[in-house]
Formats: sequence, C-alpha cells, structure tokens
Amino acid sequence: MANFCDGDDLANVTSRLDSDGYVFIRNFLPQDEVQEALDFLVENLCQRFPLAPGGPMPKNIGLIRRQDLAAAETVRRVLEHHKIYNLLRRLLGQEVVTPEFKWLRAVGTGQFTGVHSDRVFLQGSDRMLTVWIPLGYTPLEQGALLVVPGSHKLPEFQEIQRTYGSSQVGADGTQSGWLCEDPGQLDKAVGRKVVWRTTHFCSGDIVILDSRVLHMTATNTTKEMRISCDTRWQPRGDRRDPRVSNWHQQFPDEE
Ligand SMILES: O=C(O)CCC(=O)C(=O)O
Repeated sequence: MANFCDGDDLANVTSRLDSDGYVFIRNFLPQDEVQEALDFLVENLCQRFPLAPGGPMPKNIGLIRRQDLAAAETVRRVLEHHKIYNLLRRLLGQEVVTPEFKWLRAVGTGQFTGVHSDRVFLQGSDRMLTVWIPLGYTPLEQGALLVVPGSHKLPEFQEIQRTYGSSQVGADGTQSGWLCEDPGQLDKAVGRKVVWRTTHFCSGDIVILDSRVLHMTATNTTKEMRISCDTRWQPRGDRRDPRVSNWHQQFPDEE
C-alpha cells in the first residue's frame, strides 16, 4: 500500500494524509486484542449460520445490523482502541468523537464494496476521518481495501468531488452511494488509468482515510469471510451529522 508510516511519527502521518488522502499504519493495534475480537465475532456468526467446512457461505451475513456485537466489550475495545483515540486526537488537534454505530462487515464470497468516498454517507464535519480496521489477516483476494492516492484533491478528480462527492446518500454504507462498481468507469471519468494502492493486510494494521478520498474493496474470491470495520472520527467541537444520535468520546481513565 506504499504509504506506510509509523503511528508515532505524527508529522509523517499528517503529511501523507494530506498528500495522498490516506495513511497506512502497519501493526498499530495489539494483535492479540484484534484476534480476540475476531474470535468472538466468528463464534457468534457460526452460531447463527452453521457453516459446513468448505461449504457455501451465506451471501448476506448482515453483520452491519448486529450493532450488539460491535458494542460487545471485546470488539469495542478494538474498534475504539485508546491508541486510535490518542492518535486521532493528536492528528486533529483536539478531543475527538466517534459514532456509536460501527460499519462492521462480514463479507462473503463474491462480495465487494464499490468505488465511493465516505463523505457522501456521513456529513457534518469537513475534518471527519475514517479508520478502516481489518480483523485478521486480509489478503487482496479476501477483499482488501484499495485506495486511489490523491483522489481527494488532485485536479482530475475535481469534477467528481464537485458532483458525486458533494452529494448525500443513505447512511448505511453498503450498496447505496457508490460512485460505480467497476474501476474502469473511474478511468473513463478522469480520462486516464487510475492508480490503486493496496496490500495484504495483517491483524493490527489500520488505514486512516480522508472523507473525500476514493476507495473500494477487492472482491472476496476466497471461501473465508472478510471481517473488517470502518469507524468514523471527528473533532468533538465540529458539527455532527444530525442522523447520528449517539457519539462516543474517550474517558480520561482509558487514555
Ligand atoms: O470494508 C469495506 O467493505 C468498505 C470499507 C470502506 O469503504 C470504508 O472504510 O469506508
């Protein structure tokens, strides 16, 4: 994913986020805590969908609707990790808040997320950032995240930002609100072959995304579910999307 940075190097994180619209931080969260959250989710999903080894996977697992699982202590500890709070607070220069709602996904075989920016789903603060968290090893073929570096501000993306990027769509973050499904359509829209960046993600990695940067995921062509979560963050004092009623902030004893 190239744009690879140490989470402690704030100047570097800030400048890469500004220039590329995203920053990739390898091994940022404790792997054992991420694994615990993953085990908890898989155990719960298997109770609901008994899966035969090697057998077909249900297409619509609907984990995004299981906010009870996202809120479970083992999972929330990772999705709202104190290291994320601390980094985002330093990055945004003030206390931060995050919606209670989590875009927690279990993505089955043949499924993917189309090209989009996050700004169309959640509005309020111009400084909103997404933190994408793969839960467990997520190679490209299992549906890894892909990002178009610079698409948040390069001139050739300006028209897309002015039209699609300034629109408002449903807040669910699933099918509605995609710019397109096929990256070839994006090539046509900007008049050149667009560069995508990705990697094989490991437990503990995170990607921070500017709310305007275009991204998508690869299709999961494996028989394993891809489990990941997108979480949103913004300065506490900024306007909040009125459609989201519950926001969390860090308590001093969690720092
Ligand atoms: O994980 C996914 O399928 C989509 C991720 C995403 O679009 C995001 O983090 O904003």
